[in-house]
Amino acid sequence: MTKEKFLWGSATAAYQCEGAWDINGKGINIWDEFCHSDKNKTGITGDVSCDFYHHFKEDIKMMAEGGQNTYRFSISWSRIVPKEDRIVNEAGLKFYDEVLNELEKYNIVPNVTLVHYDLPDYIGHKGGWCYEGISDEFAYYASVVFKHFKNRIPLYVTINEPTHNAFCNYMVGNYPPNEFNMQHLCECAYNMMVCNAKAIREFRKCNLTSQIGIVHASCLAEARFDTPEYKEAVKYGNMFNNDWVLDPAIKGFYEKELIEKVRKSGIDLSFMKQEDLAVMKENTIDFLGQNAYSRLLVKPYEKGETCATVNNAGNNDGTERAAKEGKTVKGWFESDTDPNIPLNPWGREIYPKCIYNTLLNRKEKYGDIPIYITENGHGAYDIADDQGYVEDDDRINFINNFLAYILKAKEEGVNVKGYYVWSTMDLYSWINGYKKRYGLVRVDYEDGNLKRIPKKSYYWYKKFIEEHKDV
Ligand code: BGP
Repeated sequence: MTKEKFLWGSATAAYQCEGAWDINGKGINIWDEFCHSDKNKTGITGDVSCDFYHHFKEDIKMMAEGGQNTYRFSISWSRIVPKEDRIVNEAGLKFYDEVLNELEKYNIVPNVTLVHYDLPDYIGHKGGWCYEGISDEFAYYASVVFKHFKNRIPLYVTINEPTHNAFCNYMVGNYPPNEFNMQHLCECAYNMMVCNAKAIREFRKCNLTSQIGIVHASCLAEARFDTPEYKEAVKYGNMFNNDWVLDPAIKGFYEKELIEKVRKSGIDLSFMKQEDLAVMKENTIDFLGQNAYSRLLVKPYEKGETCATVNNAGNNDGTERAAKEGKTVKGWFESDTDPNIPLNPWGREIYPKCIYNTLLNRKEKYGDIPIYITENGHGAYDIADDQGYVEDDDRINFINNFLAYILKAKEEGVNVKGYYVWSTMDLYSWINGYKKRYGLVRVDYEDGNLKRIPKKSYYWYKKFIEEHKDV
């Protein structure tokens, strides 16, 4: 039997890189709406970004020349089903057909996400992820995608990062609809998992050879001490950050303890319906996409109201640490800090071992489910020389250290099948705008042609792939 090829690539998302926000029949999505409203304090938008829509051939060629054999990207829902009337925009399908043609030319395996934060605005107006009808709308859109692209896309992902998305929407309030509302957080969280299951049900009807998964943001909750109180905080941290996605997605149900804890916290769970739970039970994922950024470090809950800040909520001018990244969940846990762990300029821990601990735990809890590391990357205020070249040694170290732990977990038996650097090239970093860069390739936003210049990390990654082709 020939050994399956490990997938080495990089990732982007539609709103963050495509630009072309209002052409060729695309509808408005919640990020277009938010970025053009007064809620957007910086005035920065993804209207153009690095204009992948017009530069995809160049970007894909660069992936191929960098030795990458897979590319994770997302489809913009509002390019495919722009309006409430559900009429399909053929020009939208055509754009992604062209992207797939280009990938096929270089034997690059597409790994495609159906929604990466950018809900159509007509869904946003009805309540976004809290809209009861969202799962039927999503299932419809998903079926259009499956029926059109079929096996040309071997890896489909339903939703990007339910946890991070829900927290930013309804707890931090920095993503649209910019609320703090724990009841809505729970409704959103539940609907996301119903969306996931209903899309998988459509997928199964198509009898494809492709596989379908979900991309999960959070690594494990961990604590600095091993006392019973800290262990309990870890348990609640994982219930809050991991279990509500992973249990229904992989096992097909929520554990009773989670539901009871949420109910006791004052959430009205009447939105949970038997028929949805039955769909979840029948429709679980084939693979897990696990993103790798940082762990949730917790301590026992002591005092204070529920609140959260994330890395883009604080001062991000690079001159001082941003707001503490973390959460307090009343009656559950509080975030902790470890003075021995370095932080990035946005206040996020740089702790590569978190991915090793997470992968081992996933295996222990969920068995041999195939896992792709669907994002791992380092945000930085890159400094370019006068040729536009960036010597991003910090990024190289960050990725190298995470990779060492990922490959160690793989050697120890975790079923890791692929790895994606976030991001392929510089792109829009949500509320952080364009100064926080992640790309392997620099984009010169000042240059009229949005010139692409590979960074030191691009060449380093190319060599790393060459040396690790047969892992
Ligand atoms: C993940 C998202 C990506 C990307 C990345 C970096 O949570 O899936 O879309 O943005 O994080 O985050 P940020 O750009 O906020 O620093």
